[in-house]
Amino acid sequence: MPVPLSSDTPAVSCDIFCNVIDNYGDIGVSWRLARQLANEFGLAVRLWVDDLASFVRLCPEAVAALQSQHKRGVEVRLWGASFADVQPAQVVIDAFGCALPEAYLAAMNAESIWINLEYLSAEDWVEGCHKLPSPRPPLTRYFFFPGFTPQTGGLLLERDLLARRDAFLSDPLQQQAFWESAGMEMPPADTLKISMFAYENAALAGLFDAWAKGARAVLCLVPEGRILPQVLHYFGHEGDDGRSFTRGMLTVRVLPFVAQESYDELLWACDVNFVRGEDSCVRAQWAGKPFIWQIYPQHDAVHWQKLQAFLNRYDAPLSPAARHALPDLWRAWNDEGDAGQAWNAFADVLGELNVRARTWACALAENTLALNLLDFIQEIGKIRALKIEG
Ligand code: TRH
Repeated sequence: MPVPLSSDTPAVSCDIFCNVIDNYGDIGVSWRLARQLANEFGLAVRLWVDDLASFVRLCPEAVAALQSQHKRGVEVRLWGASFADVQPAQVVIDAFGCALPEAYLAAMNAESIWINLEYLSAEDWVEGCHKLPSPRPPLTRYFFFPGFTPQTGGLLLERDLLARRDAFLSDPLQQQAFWESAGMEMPPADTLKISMFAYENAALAGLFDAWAKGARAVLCLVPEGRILPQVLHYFGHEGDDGRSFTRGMLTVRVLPFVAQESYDELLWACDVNFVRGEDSCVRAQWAGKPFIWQIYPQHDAVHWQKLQAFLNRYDAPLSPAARHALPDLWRAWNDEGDAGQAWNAFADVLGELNVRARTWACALAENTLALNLLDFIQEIGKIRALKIEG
């Protein structure tokens, strides 16, 4: 636990650098970490982003044309202009190994605490690489790996998230407010509610067919994004701006892409969540509901090893039926195979998967990334007086 030092010591300054490669995962993780370090631990955080248009999708009150703005306790800066006059912060975090600007790097010194926040993986090798130093005289850069075991950096989890989730789940008024804000009535209790945040996927039509022909009503909520053209194609509505479609037992509603804080409510309100990439996958785990992960595909196909490594951890305590059904659907979804066929076996074990999702979230909550990161910062910077509230 980070220790607050003397009250007259100034707040620790922290620069987070985010190079948006594609989609929203890089900025999603960086923005979440920046907010938490600033608001829960009192660090003075600057977030440097090279693509403010992507940032604005997650934080709609921000303005893409502004070089500098303060949002939710964080100073958000466009990473693009010259760094000649920028004084480096005490703690420097490059998200996902992005290369720091040369002028900024030159201004850092041996006292700078430099951390490379890595991508999330459940693979075993992560434990051996977590916290490893990489000397770059006179600087040292440290690898910090998120992960699923106590020997890793853990996962990003806001202090009050699980309490807010439980309050939402036990309060029909909050749930009703969610459905109203999405422009819908609260669905009947026996309707299966599914959120669908996904990349393009040829398996979609087979899955929709299974839901349409199934015995149970399905309401599928699709945030606007990469899978939307296929949804419209399935219902024969290409080029349409329709928001609601029905076939058989399946109703699909298209939802706007919401601010990052609001996305959690969608996951909590649904019974099953389809997620992708990194950050939404972690949020689905905190939701404590069964989920299907569409992993970010890599050219060399190493994502299959990552997917399997996660399944090995998640599946271990399941019954033989569930240990068969869950990976089958995940593989079919990621391989663009027959997800419709795999769905039925998955649906049969939903009760067991619900229990597993809750216990998994409880166990993971013991190991949170921001706390681990601040402990590590104090460890490597202990000769200096760091004041970290919390
Ligand atoms: O967008 P992603 O696919 O992100 C990525 C990137 O491709 C990245 O380059 C890659 O390295 C990484 O995956 C593994 O999926 P992800 O990580 O889930 O990020 C989506 C973010 O969008 C997440 O923070 C949640 C947020 N979000 C909203 O804020 N509002 C919404 O309505 C939805 C659906 C998501």
